[in-house]
Formats: sequence, C-alpha cells, structure tokens
Amino acid sequence: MGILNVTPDSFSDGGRWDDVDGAVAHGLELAAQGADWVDVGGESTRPGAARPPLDEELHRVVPVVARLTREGVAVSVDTMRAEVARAAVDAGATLVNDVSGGLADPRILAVVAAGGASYLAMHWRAHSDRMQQLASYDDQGGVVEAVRAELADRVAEIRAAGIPDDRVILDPGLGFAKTAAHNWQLLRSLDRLGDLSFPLLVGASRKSFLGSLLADPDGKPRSTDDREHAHAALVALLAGHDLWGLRVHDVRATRDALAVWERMTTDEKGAG
Ligand code: PMM
Repeated sequence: MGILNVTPDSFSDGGRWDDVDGAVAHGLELAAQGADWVDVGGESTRPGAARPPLDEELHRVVPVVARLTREGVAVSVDTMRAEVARAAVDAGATLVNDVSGGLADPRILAVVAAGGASYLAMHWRAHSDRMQQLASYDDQGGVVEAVRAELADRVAEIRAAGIPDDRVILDPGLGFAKTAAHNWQLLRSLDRLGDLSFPLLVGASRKSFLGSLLADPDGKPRSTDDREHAHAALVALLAGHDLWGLRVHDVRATRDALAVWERMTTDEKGAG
C-alpha cells in the first residue's frame, strides 16, 4: 500500500502532494511501481498534529480519490471521519483505513457497512495531541497482549455494525501511543496478533523509531527521508510473516526487498 498524504503537515511527505494534479501524479507513480493500493489521507496523524476541519479534509481527499479511481487505481482512504469515508467511498474508494478503528467517530462503521467497502482498523488510543501520554501497557500484560485485546474489542464493534469479517484488516498501529520499544516488541510478535484470525497490515515506513535507531552519536534522529534503507531491511525481515500488507512511502524499495526475500526462499528449480 503506497502512502499519499495530501496534507501540508505529515511527518514525512507533508506539503509535497497538496495540489490535486501533483497528488494524482504521485498516486499513479506509486501504482506503477507496484502498489496494490494507494492510501489517500488528508489528516496528519504525526504526534502533536492539530486536526483539520471536516471541510478541509473533504476538500483535500475527495478529488484525488475520484481521479485516481477513474485511472483504475485501487484507492483506500485514510480517515477517522464518517463523512470523509462516505464521500471517498462514493468517489470510488473501496477500503477505509481508519487509524482509530472506529473510536474517533463510531458512525464510520455504519458508513463502511452500508457502502460495501473493506475496513482497516488500526490500534489507537487517542488523537495525536495526546496519544504519547497513553503509551503505557504495564498493567495489561505488556504491549502485545494489550494491543491484541484492544483490537479484539474493535472487532466486536465492527461485527456489531454489520461489516463482514472478510472485509476486515487489522493493524497494530506502530507509533500510535507506542514508544520505540513497544514498536519493536509488536514487530517481534506479529504472529500473536495473527491469532486474531484477521489479515494484518503493518505501517513502519519512515517512522520515528527508525529515526531513533539510526540516530547520530549526539542523539539526533536520522531524518525521515534517510530511513528508507532501514525500512527495506525491515520489509525483508517481515516478508516471511503472513501479512496482508505493508503501508509504505517508497514502493519501489519495498518491492525490491520483497523480491530479494522471495528469491532467497525459492530453490533453484525453475527460478531465474
Ligand atoms: N500510520 C500513519 C498514518 N496512517 N494507517 C495505518 N493503517 N497504519 C499506520 O501505521 C498508519 C496509518 C502515520 O504515518 P504517515 O504520516 O507517514 O502517513
């Protein structure tokens, strides 16, 4: 899944694709590089970000979804708002990527159920201005068990809203109310989340835990654009897990890493 943030302030690509033509061109490029989905988002969720007004989010997202869909691209919409989900599905999006898993705006579940789209529910605890205060899991048996239990709660709500299981994907939500250590623990324990019996998507691309891993000796985190090699290494390590998807900025680097993994795990008979 290629990331297309049509926002002025996302942590990695904010401001790069905030006019419709530029955003559509980048979305087409992501698809041409091998993205199965292009994920269009109009709200930055970086820690501390302020929320855009509803009208502004609609204005950013809907024309880009409509144009990419017309070009034959499979589009998901990254939104926590029912109104945006409805407008994006009407414009052709077939997947709603809700980082709040229905907690921010519970009406979104009925919109998805009625619109026939699939639903990607991420583990989330609060909006970006407050989420890092909630990065504590000690009294719940640790981050892996807590995320698993809280995702199971989301699944119960999703089912109650009438979205069929075969249209649901789950995501541990790396960086959302998580420290770097939490993210690594979750990445080591994806099989435990797989026990929930839903497809999984992981979004690690350019996130700050990679920046802190690669920090300078003086502690300055590696810049967002310069985290790509580490992410490609992570992709190759994750490739053996039965994941539904990876949400990434650099589709080409991701596809290359997957090709290396695939070739490494294919024996010589019949392989090029
Ligand atoms: N991360 C971000 C935004 N949307 N959606 C899903 N499903 N999973 C994620 O990990 C996720 C997301 C924040 O990253 P960005 O600002 O680069 O889009």
